[in-house]
Amino acid sequence: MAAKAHPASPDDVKSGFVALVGRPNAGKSTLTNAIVGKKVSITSDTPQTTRQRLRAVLDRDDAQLVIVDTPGLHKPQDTLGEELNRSALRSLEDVDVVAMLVDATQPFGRGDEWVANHVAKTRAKRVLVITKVELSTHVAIEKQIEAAKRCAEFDEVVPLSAVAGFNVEAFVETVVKYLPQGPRWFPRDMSSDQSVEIMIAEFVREKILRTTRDEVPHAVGVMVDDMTYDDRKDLYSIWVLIYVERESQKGIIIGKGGEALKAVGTEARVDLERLLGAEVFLNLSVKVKKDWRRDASQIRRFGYGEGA
Ligand SMILES: Nc1nc2c(ncn2[C@@H]2O[C@H](COP(=O)(O)OP(=O)(O)OP(=O)(O)O)[C@@H](O)[C@H]2O)c(=O)[nH]1
Ligand SMILES: [Mg+2]
Repeated sequence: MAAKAHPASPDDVKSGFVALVGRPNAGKSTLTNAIVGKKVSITSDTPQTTRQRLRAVLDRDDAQLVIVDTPGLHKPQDTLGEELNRSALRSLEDVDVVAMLVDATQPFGRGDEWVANHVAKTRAKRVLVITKVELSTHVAIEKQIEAAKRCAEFDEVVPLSAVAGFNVEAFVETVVKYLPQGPRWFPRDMSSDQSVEIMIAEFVREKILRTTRDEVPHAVGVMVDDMTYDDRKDLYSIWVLIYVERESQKGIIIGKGGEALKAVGTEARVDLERLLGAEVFLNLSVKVKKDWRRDASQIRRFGYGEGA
């Protein structure tokens, strides 16, 4: 990781990085949020929700753990998919611990095998994490563990549920045990390395992911166009651009009489007001950019994959 030790925090504590990798939907971002105790990464049951590597920080008196949430590893269909995979695989290179997440509720398949083969090549400590265990059985969980162990050796195994809060703490302790002594890498009050503009765009995208289906959620790219703050009113005005690939998708996002877009705005505003600690005026507009997912420069403009 290119981060430099933060000079204002010279304490010698346990500190380092853990990368969460796995197939789309395995529960990486949900676990990231559960560890840091607030929403820093968006989640949804649409595969490939996460589009950029994100670092979240758990700061304790005795340790600072940096969690690297990554895009789900999958068989890419387009340039965006290739960028997402590249970004996730790069995060395996320079971390202290790699955690491979396997969904307890899905059959262990070729996709998991492929992820495990990459994990097997890292020099980092390896933790196998079985997720969503509150929805599964002991027998099924054991089967997942055996299947994963056939593909790679692991130093630890932690079955957990980020939603039920089961074993999240145990996972943190397991990882912290393997961190070296060192300086804190981030300021103590920093919970993620995402810019506020990226977080705003992501929170809006999350609401769209949660309300659309099929190809539409995948075709959506979001960016902040402009943002101003009025300190007399303690009000942020934010203009957000939502891009899709086809006119028909634009119609779906806007909905009859603008209802669908209005609902997205209302839901996003709640998250944004919590994020910014002020009132928010949110203006959403929808544009068509044909086949943007095949255009590397447009993907970079959104900040997806390795980013700008
Ligand atoms: N019941 C249950 N659902 C979970 C749990 N963890 C995650 N989920 C759900 O699984 C879905 C996917 O979760 P995400 O955290 O977005 O998965 P991800 O691995 O980050 O997915 P990508 O970003 O697409 O790679 C969401 O609907 C979550 O609510 C869990 O412990 N229990
Ligand atoms: Mg994710």
